[in-house]
Amino acid sequence: MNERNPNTEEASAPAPGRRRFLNAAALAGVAGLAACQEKPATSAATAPAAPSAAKDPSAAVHLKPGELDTYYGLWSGGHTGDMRVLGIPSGRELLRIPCFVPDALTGWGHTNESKAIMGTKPDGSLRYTIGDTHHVHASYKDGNYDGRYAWINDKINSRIARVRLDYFVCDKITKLPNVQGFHGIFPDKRDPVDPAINYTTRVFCGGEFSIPLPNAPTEDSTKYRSLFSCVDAETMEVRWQVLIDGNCDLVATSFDGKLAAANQYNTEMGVRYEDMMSAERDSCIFYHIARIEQAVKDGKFTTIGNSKVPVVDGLRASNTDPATALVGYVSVPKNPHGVNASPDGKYFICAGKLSPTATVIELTKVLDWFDGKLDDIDKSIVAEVELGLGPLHTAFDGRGNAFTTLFLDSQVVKWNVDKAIAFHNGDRSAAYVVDRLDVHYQPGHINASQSETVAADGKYLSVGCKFSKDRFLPVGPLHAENEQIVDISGEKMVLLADHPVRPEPHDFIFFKRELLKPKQVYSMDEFPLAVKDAKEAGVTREGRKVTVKIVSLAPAFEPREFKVKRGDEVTLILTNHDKIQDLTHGLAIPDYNINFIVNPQETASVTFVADQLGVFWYYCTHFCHALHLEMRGRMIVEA
Ligand code: RUQ
Ligand code: CUA
Ligand code: CA
Repeated sequence: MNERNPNTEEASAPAPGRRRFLNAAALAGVAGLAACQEKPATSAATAPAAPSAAKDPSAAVHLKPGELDTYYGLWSGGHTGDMRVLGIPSGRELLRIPCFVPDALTGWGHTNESKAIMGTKPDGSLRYTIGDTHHVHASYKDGNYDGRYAWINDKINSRIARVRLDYFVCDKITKLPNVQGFHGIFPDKRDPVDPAINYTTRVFCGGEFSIPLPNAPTEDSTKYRSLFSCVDAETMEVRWQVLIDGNCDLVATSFDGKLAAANQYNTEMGVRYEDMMSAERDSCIFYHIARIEQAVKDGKFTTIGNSKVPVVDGLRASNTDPATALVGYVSVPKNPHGVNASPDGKYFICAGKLSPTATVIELTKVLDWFDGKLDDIDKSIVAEVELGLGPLHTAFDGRGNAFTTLFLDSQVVKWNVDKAIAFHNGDRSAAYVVDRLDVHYQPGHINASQSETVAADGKYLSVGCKFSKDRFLPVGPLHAENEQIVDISGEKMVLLADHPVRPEPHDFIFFKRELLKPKQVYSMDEFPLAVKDAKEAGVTREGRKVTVKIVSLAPAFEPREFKVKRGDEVTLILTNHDKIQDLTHGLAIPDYNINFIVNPQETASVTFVADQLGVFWYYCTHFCHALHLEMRGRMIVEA
């Protein structure tokens, strides 16, 4: 790229002073966060762009009381360990779904049911109480979301959680064996072989950190490796893993089900960041799913340590012959970040992070390499174009345009994929950059309405800004992060709103509300312990084990008092008999550290030792009725 590039002229970037400042920060490399000190410059791009209609475009996000959003959004909560549910375009947070971390509101991590999902130690306490969620993706059918499930990763303890999208609750959590730093996650979109399976049956998980396999203390980093894992979407068991060179960061899957990919920023397999940045190019590794599964069927695998999961060989040295290769390594510039699938099904796009570029990889050409029709897998790269500083993630409008976050430039750049390919092929006049928008500040994730589906509709863009600096009232040293909503329906991007959010959210998707059919009342049959008839309520004893069955029906518990003996192990089972939507009860017991809720027709249980003598008023914590305060009863613990 030594000739003039109409796409990278200063003129196309707003506020030269601001850009220069950020460039200086970029030179500081990974320490470039010094840019946070910079004051925002007003620029043409942040000034309200001339809307095509006369009315204020930001009115779209200000829903009137009672108006409903048109999109559901699923957001990762970050190291709060939960999944957030938002309405878009308003950006209103509707729910937080606890997954990896206990939640005081719902009793997640306190009830026996949620503890069984989260996983316990032999003494019954939770194995893990922290989490770090980065990526949320949902199940597909025919290339669009089908409203069954969403999955979310926990980077800290390498767990994947599944959320049922009928009740918006986590129903399974799986720990990946022999993986540290489980980062990228993506469901497949159909089966690579069976055309009848046109929906998600696998979820792919990238392992970011390399470790000794099996893990044992050694400083010899040449022995460290990473694994790419496939989890069964229904059983949530780990089906297989691939041993690779380099690491996995983000994950993408093709619409035909044949390929998955992960960007690799550490092909150097360095253990210090200087080493991780030493190569000019790293990789995007492609997984040939059908071949991997055939190898597993043929018994061509090993296992690692105590794990029974089959592990196939995806090392570079073992995969040089395309005719038999399970994986292929495509060379991409220095420390790439997000890899995203264009909604037309043709391309995966890797953002450069430490390179100012995006790399466009054509999937039919990757398959050609596996089929022996292309001599060099790097020839699947159809464009490698300059976008700006610190490209991280890319979204799509379904009209041929891509939107990439520029972390160091604090911008979103809109660019046309076909024109980028034309430019790469030598048409130096091809103006692939369509627009640039300043965002506030240092954006990481980005997504557009329906972006990675066949139904990408190009209406809204959401940008997860990692820093808010001066955008909100100061509240001490910890700043909110800033989620911004952008109208992308026209040629120019229009910033519509800022939303403060508790750190540290990461990736998200949002899609048409019609795709979900949430249920607002449980079916009592979902719960094996349900106290179906109020006549069953009361105390039963087996030695020192006491079961107390309680029913809630506004505004009373049944029974309204019960007696146990000090030292009893008490299991309290509560079923909510209210059937109408929004009628949730809670049950708290003072001094026993117990509180949890039951939604309409839900059953939950807790187990504790009655170790304190006295009278303890259990009471309803969730406002349910005019007599909510009267909704209480006595637990009498006798000697
Ligand atoms: S990564 S800011 Cu954890 Cu999703 Cu890209
Ligand atoms: Cu029941 Cu408040
Ligand atoms: Ca690198």
